[in-house]
Amino acid sequence: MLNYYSKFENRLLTLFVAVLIALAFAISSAKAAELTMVNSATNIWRTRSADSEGSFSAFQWGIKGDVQVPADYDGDGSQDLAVWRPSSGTWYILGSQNGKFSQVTWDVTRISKLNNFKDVAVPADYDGDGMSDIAIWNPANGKWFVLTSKSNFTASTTVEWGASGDVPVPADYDGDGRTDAAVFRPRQNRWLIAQSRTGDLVSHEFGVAGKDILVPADYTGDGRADIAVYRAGTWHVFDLATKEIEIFSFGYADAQPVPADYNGDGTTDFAFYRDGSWHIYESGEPLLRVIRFGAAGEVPLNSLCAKASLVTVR
Ligand SMILES: [Ca+2]
Ligand SMILES: [Ca+2]
Ligand SMILES: [Ca+2]
Ligand SMILES: [Ca+2]
Repeated sequence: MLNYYSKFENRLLTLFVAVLIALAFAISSAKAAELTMVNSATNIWRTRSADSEGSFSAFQWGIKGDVQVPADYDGDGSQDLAVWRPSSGTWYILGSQNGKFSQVTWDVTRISKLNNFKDVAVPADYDGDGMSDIAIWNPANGKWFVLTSKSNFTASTTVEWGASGDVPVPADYDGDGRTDAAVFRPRQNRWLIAQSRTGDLVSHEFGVAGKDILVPADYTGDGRADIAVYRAGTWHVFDLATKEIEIFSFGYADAQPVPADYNGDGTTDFAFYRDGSWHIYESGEPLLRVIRFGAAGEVPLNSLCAKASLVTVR
């Protein structure tokens, strides 16, 4: 009888351990961001992971005049090669999951063209299905046009948020899994966020237009994007939940900030690119990694820095 019970307990224990492992796997299933370099003259994209040594993949994607819009359109956790051709309003996406090619033409940019404004591509997951949506921000009237992935890019939504002169800074600031429409208003140094969870609006003055590069992302790992700027080698992060400001010196004035989650723990890592080297300050441990990857004529690209939000406001 005793023997029977210990066998039973063993089985229970095995089951318990299996569940724990599955749970740990599920929690750590956020995929690590990769390093991507793009040469806009040749349209060759080179990608490698942050951990493996040496090898990279290269792919030619897009033509002259295309805007690079990498994002995770197929929802496998990895960034897909994608370009947007403003002249025709066509998005060309190569899914990372199975190499599936998608071509979506959506010409909502005519209004802007008539007014001599340049639309801004703002792909992100606004409908919260885990896949990036195709999206455009119109700087003439502050309208966000979103072609949802949930509808397989057949249905669109429109939100009016922001005004001419603003810089779009979409991110999931309230942590509900949906990207919030948000803009930075240079003349007031103000972030204006339309939270998707409640519809509540957040207005917060942070950063200096003309000096800072806008780098909103979740550096604290609470699932909510923080308001953040990169100023000449120093990161200034405002946590919307705790209202705390973190200042972290990591970089140089002439470096390009490339924040992303390179170790896949769900928290954005501080990172910058300079002179052919990626410097990544990994969250968690923390651990500093320096990876040589990049050649003359190439620019670093990740899902954050591809967005027009990550530009110095002048
Ligand atoms: Ca993908
Ligand atoms: Ca989506
Ligand atoms: Ca949200
Ligand atoms: Ca991380």
